[in-house]
Amino acid sequence: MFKGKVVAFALMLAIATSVYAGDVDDCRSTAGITGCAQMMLTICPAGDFEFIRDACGTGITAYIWVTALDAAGLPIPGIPWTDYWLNACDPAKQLALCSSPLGADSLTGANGTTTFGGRIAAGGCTLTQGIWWAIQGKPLKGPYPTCTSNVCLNIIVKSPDLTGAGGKPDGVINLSDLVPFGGSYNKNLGQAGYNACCDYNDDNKCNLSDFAYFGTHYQHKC
Ligand SMILES: [Ca+2]
Ligand SMILES: [Ca+2]
Repeated sequence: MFKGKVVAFALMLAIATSVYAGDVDDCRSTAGITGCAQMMLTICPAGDFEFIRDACGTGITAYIWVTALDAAGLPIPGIPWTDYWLNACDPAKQLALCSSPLGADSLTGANGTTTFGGRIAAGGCTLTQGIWWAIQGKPLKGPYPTCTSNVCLNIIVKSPDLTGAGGKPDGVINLSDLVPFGGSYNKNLGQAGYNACCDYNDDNKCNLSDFAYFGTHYQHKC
């Protein structure tokens, strides 16, 4: 009986050790975007808006990449595709992230690298300062060795989830989100009242085509 428990415990330990990918060094690990200098990505809390791979415009294959390194500077392979997090670098524009906001395209490879081309399940809008990316809960910092601030990827994020309780996006698209959208409706870039957060297809106009997107994602939530 006792021996059986020891064997079972040893087996559990062996399994736990074998799936453990190693500790990410948030200072040595890096991230970047490929395909353009600045991505424009529209998201929905239901995770059914734009793919990251389309965020540099039509005909361009875009992705976000990360390279995970440990404290010795060695690559960390096998990091699970769910072990990532992100948010706005602008503290006033925090996104409303769902519990599993995104997945990597694969485990990190032998070089510690993986990519993200899928969709993000979250609400909110951040037009400046970019997005930080975290592995194992640690936002990546740079540049090594000073590591004073988060790496901010040059990505504009928009969503029909514009507001909610306390004036912040809340992970649901409902009637309250229609109020700021209405305030920007039929206005173009440069006009008073125009809000770029309401321009979901990035044509510098908030018009019927954006309203159609709003309608498609209405009542969507985490
Ligand atoms: Ca909302
Ligand atoms: Ca538009």
